[in-house]
This record gives sequence, C-alpha cells and structure tokens, in this order.
Amino acid sequence: MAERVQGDSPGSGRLIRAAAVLAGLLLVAGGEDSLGKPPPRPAAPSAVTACLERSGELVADVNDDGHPDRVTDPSRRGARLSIVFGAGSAHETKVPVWGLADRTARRQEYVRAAVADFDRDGWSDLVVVAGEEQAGDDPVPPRVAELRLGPFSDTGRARRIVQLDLEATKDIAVADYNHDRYPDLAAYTYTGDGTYVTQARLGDPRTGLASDTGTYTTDAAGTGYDPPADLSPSGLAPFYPGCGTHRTPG
Ligand SMILES: [Ca+2]
Ligand SMILES: [Ca+2]
Repeated sequence: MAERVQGDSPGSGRLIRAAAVLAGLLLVAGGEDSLGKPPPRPAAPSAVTACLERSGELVADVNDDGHPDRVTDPSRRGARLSIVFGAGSAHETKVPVWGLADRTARRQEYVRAAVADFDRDGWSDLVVVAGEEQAGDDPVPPRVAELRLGPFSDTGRARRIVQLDLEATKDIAVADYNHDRYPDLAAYTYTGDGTYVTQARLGDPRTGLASDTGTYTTDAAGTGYDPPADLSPSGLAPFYPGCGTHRTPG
C-alpha cells in the first residue's frame, strides 16, 4: 500500500490510500463500457434449479434474469463452449466462447471457457482463459485467466473476478479430482520445450478455485500440443442433478 514519505502532508497520504482503494474497487467491479454492466448482486437465491441434461448440457440461470440459460461445450475442453441466454424466451441469444471473453476478445488468439458453481454459492461461475498461442520453447502465460463469480452477464461480466494463478494454460474443463462436491478445474498447460501437463485447481468455498497443489498434475504423453480427447471424463455430472429427474449428483 501507499507509504508516506517524510515531509509529505498527512492529507496526501490519505488521498493516495483512497485512490488505491478506489482503483481496487473498480478492478473488483470489472468496470463498465459498451459491453454493459455485470448483473446486480442477487437479492434472493436463483428461482431456476440448475440441472444437467442427458446430452451434457447445463441448464441454469447464469445471469439471474429469471430465465433458464443453456451451457454446452461439445469440445469438452473449453474451445466450443457456448451459452444460450434466455433459452426458449423471446430474447433467446446464443453467445459463443469468444463473446464471453470480455473486452479483450478481439486481440486473443484463443479463448477457452468453463462453467460450474466452483464456490457452491448457488450461482454458476465462469472461467475464462485467453491469450497468445505458444510459439517456442518458453511458455507464454495467458493474457486472461479469470474466475468470474456468478451471476455473470451475456458478455461475461461479473461483479467479482478472481485472478487465477494458471500457468501457460490453453484447454480447460470442469473436473472432479477430490470428490468433495466442489467442482474442480482441469488445465492443460505448456511447461516448455514441447512438453505439456494437466494440472488441477480445486473448487473452494472461499477463493472459488484454490492454488495448484501439484498433487494431481499428470504429464502428457509425447511432445507438442496434443490435448487429451477428453480432458475431464467426469465433466459436470458429479455436481448437478439430472434435469426432470430426482437423480442426485454423483
Ligand atoms: Ca438467464
Ligand atoms: Ca458460484
């Protein structure tokens, strides 16, 4: 935080501290521009019970407008995630993964996203990883590696954003590593010199996704970018009940 040097007036120290606090608040709020505001803080629990279709599609009100939204990712590694906002309503809108990357999407060479309620507060959250492709021996870290705590808007805006300590990650998927009912994240990550690993970030009630412990890291076979066909066999199934059934998750 701001330190006051000798001879500086007490007032300027306070001003610097106030400015620093304000800058922090603006970062937390995610700002506002042509992409609109994040949804307001929820006043009540979601009226839509989140559930999983047999097809693997997640149904949840991710933007808290009272209409169910539908989340799919046929790629199963974040590349082709899309969300149909207001599915079945007059305002139905399909947003592809690029549209959720936020203000920087046009400058990204790749965008990946995953949706689950990582902190289990009842609102599905959005992870976005985006940046430059790997282009040499040294890992290129992503420009964007964020957990946007739900509800989030149809442009990927959220009131609370957690910066993730992901390394040179490209592909991501919701996973179940430690079977504690908090969704986890699998991250296919470049470690340099042509080698990749799959790392884990564990769902967490306080931080959303906790730091890597190294415990679940697995080396990828061979060298070069060759993500597993199924980055996370468990997917969302352990964490959401089936739609139209009384099946409990797991
Ligand atoms: Ca909605
Ligand atoms: Ca949440």
